[in-house]
Amino acid sequence: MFGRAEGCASSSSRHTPRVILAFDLDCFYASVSVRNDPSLTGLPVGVVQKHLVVTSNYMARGLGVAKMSPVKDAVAGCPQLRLVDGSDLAPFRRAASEVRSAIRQRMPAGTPMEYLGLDEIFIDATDAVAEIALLAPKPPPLQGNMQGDVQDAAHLGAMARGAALAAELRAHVVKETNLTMCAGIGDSKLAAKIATGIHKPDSQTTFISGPKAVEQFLAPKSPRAIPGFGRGYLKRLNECRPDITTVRGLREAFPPGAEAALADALGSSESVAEHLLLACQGIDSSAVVPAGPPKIVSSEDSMRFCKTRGVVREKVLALSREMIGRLVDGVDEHGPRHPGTLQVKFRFTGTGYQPTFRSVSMPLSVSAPTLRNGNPHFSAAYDRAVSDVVKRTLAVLDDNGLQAPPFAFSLLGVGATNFSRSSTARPSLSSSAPFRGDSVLEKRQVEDPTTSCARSQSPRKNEKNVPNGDSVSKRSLEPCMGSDVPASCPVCGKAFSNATANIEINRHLDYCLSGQPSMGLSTRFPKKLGPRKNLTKAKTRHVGSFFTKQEQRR
Ligand code: DCP
Ligand code: MG
Ligand code: MG
Repeated sequence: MFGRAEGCASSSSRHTPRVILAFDLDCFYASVSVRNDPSLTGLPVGVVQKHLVVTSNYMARGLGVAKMSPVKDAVAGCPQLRLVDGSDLAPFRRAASEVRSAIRQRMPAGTPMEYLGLDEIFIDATDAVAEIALLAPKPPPLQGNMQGDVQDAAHLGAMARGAALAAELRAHVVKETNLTMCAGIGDSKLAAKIATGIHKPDSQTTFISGPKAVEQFLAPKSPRAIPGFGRGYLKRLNECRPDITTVRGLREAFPPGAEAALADALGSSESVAEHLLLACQGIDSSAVVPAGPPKIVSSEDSMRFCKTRGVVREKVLALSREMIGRLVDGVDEHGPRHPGTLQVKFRFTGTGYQPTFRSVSMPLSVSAPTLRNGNPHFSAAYDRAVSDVVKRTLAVLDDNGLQAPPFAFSLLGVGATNFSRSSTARPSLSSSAPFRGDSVLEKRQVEDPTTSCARSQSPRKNEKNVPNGDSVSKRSLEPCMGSDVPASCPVCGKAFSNATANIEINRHLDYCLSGQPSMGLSTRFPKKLGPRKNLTKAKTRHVGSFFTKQEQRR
């Protein structure tokens, strides 16, 4: 009996079943790779990360190339397989974002949508379906496949409306993105999720509740099939009960009432254990939790031995490009946000699993208003932001062992965090982190460990743990925030000297943003190029309001 606990339906539909839609893109990385390189169309394709084919298209799967096969085995079994490098995740992230916005276009504002990884989406369509029912009281014929036991006409009607909506969304996503996906329709997240995997690819399945369905589709699966049963739980279960490999096994080993024992085995809370045991019986009342913007946007990579400065620099460059690309793409999805902190993550070979985190202020160029898809100055802004992040990251690594060879990193990562919506929370242009890579601040970071933003090898006492386990040091930011150093224009890169008055800087910025990026600082503002009232306003405006003003203009 896939189902929900009482009282979980949304407000407008308390007596009708919830209608949950789950979507999973077909052979996601492979589909995106083929879409982006049409010369691969009609060929068996495998996407490679490190030494694994992480996914393959359905043609390759038909030729025996399973997901997560070692490259050597995949090529031996299918010599005509075309391998694509999947180490750069940016195209996949971009495609995921396209799919999400295509779906959002078609759903009423405020519909709860939750993202799981890059290629899975849950939608609570209960309210949307109730609205459709008001407009068209007769339910449509059920589209796609159906599994399970019919309960009653009202239940079937709600599911049929959900199935019609899922079919429409799938067609819209194909039209907008050229990517296909499977859908599952059910009265809980669990039912909908299981349904997505029953008929693949490019198909949809409606799951009607019933005990037989649990036995057929859920009981034989790995406990990982239960939403919320993560890899960590599976690892702990394997350690203490290696005999349990299926949901049925878990259900038999931990019958109702054994929540405390399961919590003990998994290292979870009792309420989590209770949820998991109910899910083993097909009962899932968990809500679709709308995804907010991520708290950290990061890019990292593990490696065998990264032991020369040149190799470290190349790696940091690639990671910085990826992180900034993701920040830029995130603006389309979440609106402009300003990361205040650059988090550098690293681990030396042979020092165990635990990485070290260091936090410094994020170069302001990463918040430049020009760093936005479609902006004519994007390319210059992107290069500047990447270069600033690389320099600052290398300065942090210098302070943490890069300057004292021999060293060998086994993990490197950069992350943007501590986001604010408004740039007023950020340091002002005249008093803070500069845009130029060869700035006073950058030199301080490298040359003077006592004023460096990232100087300590050992964890600081005042480091604050954030929920994802990373740490952000507030004190480590202070030297950067307070530095009285020259800055430069985020649009054209022109340097501002210490003596430059705020009004001059504002005038220059107004001029640059009106499309004339080469204006000198001391040049008088020509009448024909800018309205006088801007100049009057500039007299009273602090330079720090620059970003806010740009946001308002947009
Ligand atoms: N992925 C990965 N490493 C894993 C699992 C998945 O890099 N261990 C990536 C590659 C997949 C994508 O995530 O393309 C989505 O994972 P899925 O499990 O949904 O697999 P696919 O979308 O590739 O195939 P399917 O059609 O079976 O959903
Ligand atoms: Mg998929
Ligand atoms: Mg998936």
